[in-house]
Amino acid sequence: MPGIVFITGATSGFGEATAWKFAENGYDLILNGRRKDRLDALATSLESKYNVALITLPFDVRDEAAVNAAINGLPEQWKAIDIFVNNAGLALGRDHFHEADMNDWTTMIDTNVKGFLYTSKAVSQLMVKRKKGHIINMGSIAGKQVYEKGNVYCGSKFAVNAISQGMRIDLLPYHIRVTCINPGAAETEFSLVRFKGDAATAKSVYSGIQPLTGEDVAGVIYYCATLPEHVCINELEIMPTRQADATHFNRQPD
Ligand code: NDP
Ligand code: 8X3
Repeated sequence: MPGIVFITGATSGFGEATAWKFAENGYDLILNGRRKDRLDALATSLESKYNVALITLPFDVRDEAAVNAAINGLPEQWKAIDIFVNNAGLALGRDHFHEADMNDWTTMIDTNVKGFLYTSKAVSQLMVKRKKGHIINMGSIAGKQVYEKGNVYCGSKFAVNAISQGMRIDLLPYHIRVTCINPGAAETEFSLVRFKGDAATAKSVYSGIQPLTGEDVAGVIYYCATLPEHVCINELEIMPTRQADATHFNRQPD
């Protein structure tokens, strides 16, 4: 089973946990994220613990030319990507529509939609040539339901869900599986980024609940990726037990 897994946004959260999960199971890895120091440290830890082969690509997914140069410049044997975890993304701010910061919106759209497209288009072209591959897109419950002050982040994740459906149709002739994973609240660096370093507000998102962890989501990604080749999970929603949907949480003590 082992092959090559390419993960964007591997410097923290879901992406980092997914790198550990696949390394533990003998896969070779291509890892992306902007923070090169973190990527290098992760690479060193994974190589020493699991003896996997690994390449780091520290590009910004918003930079189309850098994305194409990095992916098309991979050594030939590394272009045989079996699994692509299209995970890099972020939320910025939680504001009512009329009060939100246009720069936050631009960054979210450039990262979650345009960056998501740049990377998956380049990888899909490699997969089409081989008539083989699995693209796992990171959606969100925010891409299934809109909540107050979620406006553009939700819109960007709705786009991920819709584009995943489109990918699945267009890549059908090439035996390429497309899975969209939609998690609920997971305690990673997501809220710290969203609230721009305000640790107390970030922590309050998870008050009274046991949130998902990066490892929980990585386990689900690994499960989807290792099903028999004729089986594809198209969409999967994963929540903390204390979360019912985008807005209903049970924060009551037992
Ligand atoms: P983290 O903030 O922990 O991780 C986000 C990752 O994305 C980091 O590795 C970051 O790396 C990378 N990233 C962000 N912007 C860019 C960029 N422009 N270019 C390259 N890499 C980038 O959050 P999560 O692990 O929680 O988030 C991962 C994905 O899961 C995101 O798409 C998020 O929207 C989604 N999600 C998160 C949920 C949650 O509750 N945590 C729930 C549902 C979905 P670096 O900064 O080094 O570039
Ligand atoms: C992250 C989950 O509900 O904070 O995508 O938007 S949520």
